[in-house]
Amino acid sequence: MNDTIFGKIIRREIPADIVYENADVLAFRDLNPQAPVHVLFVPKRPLATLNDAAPGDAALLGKLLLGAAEYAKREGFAEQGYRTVINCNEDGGQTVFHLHVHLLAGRRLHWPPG
Ligand code: D5M
Repeated sequence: MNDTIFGKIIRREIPADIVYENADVLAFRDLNPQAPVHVLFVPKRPLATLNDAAPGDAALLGKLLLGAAEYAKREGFAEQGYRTVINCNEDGGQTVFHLHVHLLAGRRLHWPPG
């Protein structure tokens, strides 16, 4: 896949407000937050979209969600609630083609999303 802005963040070539990291996952605050808490969980090994995930990526996909839940518990908003979202391709609203999970929290979220 082509490199993206998230690849540059992972390699520390450009700054980001990094809030969580483990061996496989990096998380940083979204530049354009849609909620008081808006953090992006990205795999260090890039996949462009969810469509590019293969069965061998199952553990990596799980680690993204587990990272989000661990962060929510650590930061103390897990019980109040939060939302995780993966946008895929044009109609899904994806703009950065390095797979990422949005974590949104800190306000009552509407359903369905727009
Ligand atoms: O989400 C892509 C998200 O990435 C969007 O909410 C803006 C955010 N973004 C773009 N560039 C940056 C940088 N440099 N730091 C932090 N956040 C960024 P999508 O699901 O692809 O629409």
